Amino acid sequence: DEILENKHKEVAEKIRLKPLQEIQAKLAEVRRPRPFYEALNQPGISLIAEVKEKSPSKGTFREKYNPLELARIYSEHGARAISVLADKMFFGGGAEIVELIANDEHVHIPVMYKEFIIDPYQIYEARSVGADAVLMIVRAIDPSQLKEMIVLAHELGMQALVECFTEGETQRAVEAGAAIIGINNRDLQSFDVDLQRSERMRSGLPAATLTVSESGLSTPDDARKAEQLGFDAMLVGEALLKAPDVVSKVRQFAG
Ligand code: IGP
Repeated sequence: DEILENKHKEVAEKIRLKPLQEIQAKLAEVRRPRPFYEALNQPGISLIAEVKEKSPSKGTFREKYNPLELARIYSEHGARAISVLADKMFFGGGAEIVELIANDEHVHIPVMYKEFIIDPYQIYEARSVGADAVLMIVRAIDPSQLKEMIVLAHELGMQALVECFTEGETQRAVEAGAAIIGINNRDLQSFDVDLQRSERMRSGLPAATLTVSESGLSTPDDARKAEQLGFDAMLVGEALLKAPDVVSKVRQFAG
């Protein structure tokens, strides 16, 4: 896992430049968290719309890329939350972009800090820039730390979207206290997308958890299928980012 290896170095460097105490000092001044769980837990399938410049498998998504403009369109036209990439190297994101969007006066929905979280430092950072939720990829996190990472996010007033790729991982996520579980349809190693994955894994999840189908949903029909399978939400990036008319695409997905 090239990304994870790189992430360890990157976080160590971040901590050196800006120690945890400095991040924690910002927490008192940051805006209060918005309720991410409640935003997703509404009638119909909720759209979490993603902001990212590029991805390792797809390259750059748009000719003119303006993350704040996209976030405003998402917020105004029916998305129930926004996912903002914090990773710079692979996705062209950044904590400063999360901060810009989370504190913009035209963005009114919860904002998720999307990063390869491997260290509690990143969870503090997420809240310090105004995030309302964090992504946690089960495969990236040391099994002995998953529970404490979720507890930390909750203690800071955020929610965690806990991403799983196998049945063993959903089991671990549930045991660690995950309230929101995402099933990634894209294999992060081969980049293959298989929407059936959502279908197979959805049934094994406890009724009490909110469920999110992630990646590779490209048409409103895919959205309807995810809804029929019982998903509470879907995470959509590429289909929105590549649309010539983002406004109407968001409206289609938001239903
Ligand atoms: C969005 P897509 O295929 O609609 O652009 O996918 C999102 O699910 C995807 O970006 C994603 C992701 C991740 C990216 C899901 N989990 C983990 C990086 C890391």
